[in-house]
Amino acid sequence: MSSHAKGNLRCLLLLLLLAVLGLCWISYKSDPQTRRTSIVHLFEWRWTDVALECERYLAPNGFAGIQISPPNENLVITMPWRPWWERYQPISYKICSRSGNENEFRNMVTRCNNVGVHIYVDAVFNHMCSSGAGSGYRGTCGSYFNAGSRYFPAVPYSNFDFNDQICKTPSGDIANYSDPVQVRDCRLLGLVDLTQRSDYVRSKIADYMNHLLGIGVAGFRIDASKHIWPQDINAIIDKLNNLNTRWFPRNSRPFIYQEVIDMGGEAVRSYEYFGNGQVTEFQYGAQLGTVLRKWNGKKMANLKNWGESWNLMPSDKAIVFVDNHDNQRGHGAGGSSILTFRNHRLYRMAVSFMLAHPYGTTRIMSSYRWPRHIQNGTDINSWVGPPSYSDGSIKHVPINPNGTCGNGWVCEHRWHQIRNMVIFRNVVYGQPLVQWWDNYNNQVAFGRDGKGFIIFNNDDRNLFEMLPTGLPAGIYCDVITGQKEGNHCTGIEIHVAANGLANFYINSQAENPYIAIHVEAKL
Ligand code: AAO
Repeated sequence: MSSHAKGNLRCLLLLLLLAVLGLCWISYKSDPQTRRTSIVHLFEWRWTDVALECERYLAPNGFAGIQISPPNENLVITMPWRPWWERYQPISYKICSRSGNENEFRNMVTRCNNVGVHIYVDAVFNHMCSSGAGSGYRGTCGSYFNAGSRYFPAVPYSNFDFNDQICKTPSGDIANYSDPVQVRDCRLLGLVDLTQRSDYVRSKIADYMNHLLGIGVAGFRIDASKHIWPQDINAIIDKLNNLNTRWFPRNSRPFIYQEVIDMGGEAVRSYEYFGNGQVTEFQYGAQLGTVLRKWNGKKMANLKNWGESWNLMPSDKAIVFVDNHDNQRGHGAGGSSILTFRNHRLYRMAVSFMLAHPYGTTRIMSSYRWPRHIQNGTDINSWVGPPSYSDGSIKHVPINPNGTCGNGWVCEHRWHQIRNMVIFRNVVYGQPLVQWWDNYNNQVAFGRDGKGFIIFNNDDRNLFEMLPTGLPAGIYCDVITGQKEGNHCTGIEIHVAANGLANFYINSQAENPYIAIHVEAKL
């Protein structure tokens, strides 16, 4: 080869290298999922449906993980149909429930991990089933138990492993939430209360969790943490293995979040649990609901200092959510201000505010419909379980041609406003809140330092404002009324000028009275 030809070849190789690097750069730059930030609770879904959802929807839309319903064996309850809450009455730690068997569970964890969506297990180990459940082979895997004699041979647990001798209330149940000792040592709702101060009980719980970690789960929601001493949770966590290195870096620890309801005014406080991991912030949804409903004189302008200044826990400890599987149906805590899918207009605004705001780790609720029936202020149908057939098996989640779910599944996480705000949160990750604006009432706006901007109109009058967005000049596609598809926008277009200013108009009667734009939705 002549030196001229060699020179040409080198030149060609260099160009090729540059082209490859360029392609990498472009695909990195246009990947809206550089950091995944939100968990979705696929309440009562079957494992086979969860696996499909990871591949077809959650991974491509940048969801970080899924909270699944408890996977272990529980008491089968028929009243005559099966309530959702039977899954909070464990019989053993075998993996079989109405969501599926262990093979289906393994297949789900593998497929979700393979596309980068991680599984967080709802771990129920404060208690076993109701003390009044009798005895028999009525577990979801057919295991025998005798609740009266505290005998659960499939673990095995016997009467030594329960708090009956330690609890001091006459009934054996929690009678007074101002007494931190009975909250931990007595029965919650009559459920037989395990004694986690015993090393044997700690080991049985850790064995169960380690079994799940071996399969590849990434962490746990610890149910009823308020009713377990924080140091006992700590001792159990100490026994946990690292995450499976097939999917996670060496020495990665499980992600732990503890369900502690602390609305203030009770003996047990959420900060007692910070040493173990994150904690559910129940004030978040209750307060945000109050603001969006404009109750007690509250308005969105008050959200200017939303976060710790509202007496919420430190942001890096908080798991935040607008509603959860309990308080969307009047169980647990939060009260009537809680917004749910039934209040869809305000709900979308609340979830979008949560996803746009930097505070906390965000969890999205994904529900099923049930025939709500309020009598004397309570929903007498709040027990109704997931869509199921007459034999009790849970219905699959079919996806309609327009992307919504059939068979009674609500799939809030598929509402395009919520899905697009999950992406928004990923795009603006790490950027501080800037450019707060409000009209002293219910019109507010804020930016995420050069990456995104959102503006709400929850007033009864139209909004027409020119505001600094902090965004680079250009035409942006509103991800609430539509989204960027190819290089065109299916919703409102917002023109940001060279000085960052943009005009916004929001009709107070609009179905979606808010606008959100971010740098990945720039045309
Ligand atoms: C079912 C039946 C019961 C029966 C039991 C045993 O419904 O009638 O006694 O079986 O046969 C779920 C269901 C329960 C179900 C249970 C077992 O929600 O209805 O019981 O499965 O199948 C407390 C706990 C919290 C718990 C919550 C429900 O602290 O941990 O109750 N949540 C988790 C799960 C939940 C599950 C369990 C635990 C059990 O998320 O799905 O139960 O595994 C106060 C306290 C809270 C307390 C609430 C409710 O809240 O602070 O700690 O939650 O009361 O008892 C204001 C206050 C607020 C107060 C609230 C209500 O908002 O500010 O602090 O009022 O008074």
